[in-house]
Amino acid sequence: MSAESTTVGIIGAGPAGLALANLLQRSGVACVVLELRERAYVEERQRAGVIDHFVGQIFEESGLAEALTAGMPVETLLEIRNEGVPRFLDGPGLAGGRPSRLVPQQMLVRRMIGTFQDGGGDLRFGARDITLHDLDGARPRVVYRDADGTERELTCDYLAGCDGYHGVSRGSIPDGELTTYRFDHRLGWYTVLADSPAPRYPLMAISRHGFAAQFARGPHASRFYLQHPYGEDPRNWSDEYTWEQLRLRLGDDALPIGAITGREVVEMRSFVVEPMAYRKLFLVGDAAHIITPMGAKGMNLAVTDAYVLARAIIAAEEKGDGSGLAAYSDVCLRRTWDYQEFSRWFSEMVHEAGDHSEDGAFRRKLAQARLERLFSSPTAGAAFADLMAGTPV
Ligand code: RFL
Repeated sequence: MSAESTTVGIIGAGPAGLALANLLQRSGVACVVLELRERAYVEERQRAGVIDHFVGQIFEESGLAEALTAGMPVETLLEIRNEGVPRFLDGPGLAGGRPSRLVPQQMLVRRMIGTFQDGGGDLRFGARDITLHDLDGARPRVVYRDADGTERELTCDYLAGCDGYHGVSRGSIPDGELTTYRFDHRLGWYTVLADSPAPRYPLMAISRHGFAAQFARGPHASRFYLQHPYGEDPRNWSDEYTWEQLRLRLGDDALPIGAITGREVVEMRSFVVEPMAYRKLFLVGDAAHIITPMGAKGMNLAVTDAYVLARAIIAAEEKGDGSGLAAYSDVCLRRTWDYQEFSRWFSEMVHEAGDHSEDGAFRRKLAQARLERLFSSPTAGAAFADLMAGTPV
């Protein structure tokens, strides 16, 4: 078996692992990234699409902004259509001039891989059968099989579990050390990619027929989201029915129809483990928490965790100051729960307007009141915009 060692072993090359790798590299801390999949697969994986203002600041502060987000459009207005009546929310303005950026996740991942490798970074794709060892010792080890099938061992000072919800890191922590919180929002989205002109602004529509949204995917394509009755499989919906529902919910009889090129179902679930660390293994991003897409915080939480961990490791390595590492889990969990609450709050506002349960009529009124408050109270609007822009850690 081939044996090597490094300062930080990073498992997973998603937004969390790649952000951590780039931040460490900037400070001269050695790391190796081990990724299960092939490069092409990782670079094509489409998911999130927004980098909030705070994450933008992280990239600015660390000198990565030019390489990672240059040329990507900034957020302007958000259109919220209520029973077909349009309202426009100036999020960046309400947040005191803090715009987010529209950055497709696959684009950010591609740029982070390029930047890390251009700087001489060690990123190994196709690393299979990863197992973690000696987590209770001073120097934990990672054993894996490389792309050629050779078994390798990497000894590290710190391990970062950035391998997402389905990764191996979390499961390597001994039984009884973690407390798991799960929540099923009992909400589902049917997401449809179509050759339909992009909307002028990102658009969310709340209506008694259910929630719908439309976001640009380039100038000539849109991704649509439709709330579907919980427990029902919307993949059986005909194209005709899908467009009819979109027209009803968006309140737009003239919505241009285009070829549907992709269909997916997203069930809304939340998940958090506490603490986010065990000895020298630190869980980062989706490995520790999953959040609903409402508010677009999944990728942002992942990068922010990576930033908190990078700062802590750099302080420990450069100054022998371990306080950041000791506080890592508490700092990230406080922020995670803040955003879990925000995401749930946002979700109730846009979905319950289409709630047809027994107490749905009452919930619909509450959802309408919550929405109205964003436009009638500058304080409420600013609180919403502050969370959208991303609160500092
Ligand atoms: P990722 O992106 O899942 O990356 C984990 C990486 O680890 C690798 N891996 C392993 N590597 C080595 N060994 C193993 N055993 C491994 N197991 C896994 C994986 O191949 C992968 O490369 O987690 P990370 O880095 O924490 O980043 C989190 C974000 O990806 C996630 O929070 C967001 O994509 C969530 N999310 C959204 N977030 C937003 O902010 N806005 C959105 O609109 C949004 N839409 C979405 C989403 C997530 C979706 N998923 C998960 C299906 C839409 C979807 C459909």
